[in-house]
Amino acid sequence: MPPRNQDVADLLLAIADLLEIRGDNRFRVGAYRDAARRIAALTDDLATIAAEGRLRTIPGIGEAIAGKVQEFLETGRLAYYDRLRQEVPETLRELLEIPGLGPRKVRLLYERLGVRTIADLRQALADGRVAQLPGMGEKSVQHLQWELERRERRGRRIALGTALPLAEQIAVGLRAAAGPAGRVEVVGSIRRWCETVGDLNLLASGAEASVLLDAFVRLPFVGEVIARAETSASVLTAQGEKADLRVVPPSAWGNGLQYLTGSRAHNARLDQLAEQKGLRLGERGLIDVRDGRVLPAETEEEVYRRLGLLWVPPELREDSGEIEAARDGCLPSLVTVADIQGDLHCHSNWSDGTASIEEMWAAARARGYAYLALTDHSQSLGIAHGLTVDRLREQRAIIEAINRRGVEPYLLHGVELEIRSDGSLDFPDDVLAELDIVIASVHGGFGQPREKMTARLIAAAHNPHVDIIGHPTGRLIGRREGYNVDLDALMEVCAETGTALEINANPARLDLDGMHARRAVEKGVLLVINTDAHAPDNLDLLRFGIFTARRGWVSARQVLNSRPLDELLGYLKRRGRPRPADSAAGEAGR
Ligand code: DGT
Ligand code: ZN
Repeated sequence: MPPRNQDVADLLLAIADLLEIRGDNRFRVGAYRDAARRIAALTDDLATIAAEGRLRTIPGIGEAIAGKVQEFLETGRLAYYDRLRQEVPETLRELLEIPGLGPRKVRLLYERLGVRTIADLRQALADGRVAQLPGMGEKSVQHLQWELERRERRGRRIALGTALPLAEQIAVGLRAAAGPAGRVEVVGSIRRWCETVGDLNLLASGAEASVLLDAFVRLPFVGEVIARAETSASVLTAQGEKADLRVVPPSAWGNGLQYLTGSRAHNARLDQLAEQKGLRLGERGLIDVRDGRVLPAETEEEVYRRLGLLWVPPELREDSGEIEAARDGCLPSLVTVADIQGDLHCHSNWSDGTASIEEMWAAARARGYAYLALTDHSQSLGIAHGLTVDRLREQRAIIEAINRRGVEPYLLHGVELEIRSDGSLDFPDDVLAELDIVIASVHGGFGQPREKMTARLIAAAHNPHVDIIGHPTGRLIGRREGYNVDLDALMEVCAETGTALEINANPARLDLDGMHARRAVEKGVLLVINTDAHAPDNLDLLRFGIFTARRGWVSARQVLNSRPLDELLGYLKRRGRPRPADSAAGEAGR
């Protein structure tokens, strides 16, 4: 099998890192990173593009890189890379991940002390050799030591579902200290709604920096203060999560927000735009390169405006086309929490939920929903007390009684139907035809080969009674990879049949993720954003799904549950019957 697009992108990134450590020209390094990013963002198969001799048509791919990509695609190897690795050990790349270690220092550590790995670095720090290097004072040694400790304490990133509530709590504490004139925002990767984050970044303004920082380091969640300077501080929680606070003057609030929200890739592009205007991007203002003058901006809008751009929603700031869109005035209008009319995936205590049907309905009512679909598990999922056909039919009376009240939300009777390991569905078609809505999901046989898993999901999508494919990749963030499935093939079928793909809002899943959601929409697939609530409070997880969708550039019209009840029912009713593929595709794209 030829290398996949991501393999090629990874290779180019590796080359960029090695060139950087070697001290190569930064434009060359940048060119490799740029090419990697563009290849990773391609929706078409790179091997096909190369076979058709069209590599050079990809923006950012010049002759030199195209040649290397071609070689790698054809032979699975790249001689240039192998030579580079002999010169610069590849293990040095992991040293670059340590904050405070730039390429120059990595090279110095390697050349002077023979440090090739993190373990080598730990040893060299412990026996005092690092401290003797030029430019490595006591402070940087200490810094490196605790960065290594932090790495050990938590090898992995923090899930957004943990980081966001914690950061919001910190922000509340800081706002109390900042007083009425103060401003506090969560920034960094949390503000961009990344599914996992390295640390918690906060920005504050409007009160004395010392007052804000004092309040910060005294907040109850703080386990240890690891750094404190005039306008910033870093702390660790008892669980080892790192939180940073930075204070900027009110006049530079917009710059602070913009700079510290990132991403680095987005900032690098903005910096290029600034450079063309003789400016540099900074956290306290745009800097005039000629005289060093700092030009602060109170709002983010102004920062973007000065660079010739419209304001970009934070969740788009990944350098994946948003800069061009902001320049050309064609940013997407993104789906919002307020667009959502109801939730189409929840469980009651009839299967593995904690609450009664009535309680789930009341929770949806409290959130002002127009509808809620009750979708308990089907019989094969014994571990979740899946319903037999008889039990499923018993639910009907309760649902009808609630709907007879004529009070919103309208309750749809559905099921989360097992796609069994052999590819068959858990209920026969005549039973499915009795229901208002059907979500088909995989909960077992995760390890199946790609062809088999893909065929299972595609068969489900083809069933005219199946309205939604639930959590389509099955990944659990930080715990389990998604199934090995050809998502593109599944998406193509869903676009044809009008089957919606779910963005499961549970922060342990976020499935589809933003990148896949974007691809689905490009292919004309209809999406649905569900919480998969197993308890009334879980309905509040919706925002995680909404912002995941926004990271995928999704608009309300591409989301099934942004439609009013009558439109939704009309859609589901038409779906209940097999139709010619073309009319279904038209429906999905609407
Ligand atoms: P994380 O913490 O790994 O989840 O990702 P971020 O994006 O929160 O990164 P972090 O915490 O290192 O820094 C917060 C933001 O500050 C980042 O998104 C962009 C900005 N920033 C940090 N270091 C640099 C830098 O060296 N250059 C530029 N242009 N921006 C930076
Ligand atoms: Zn961060």
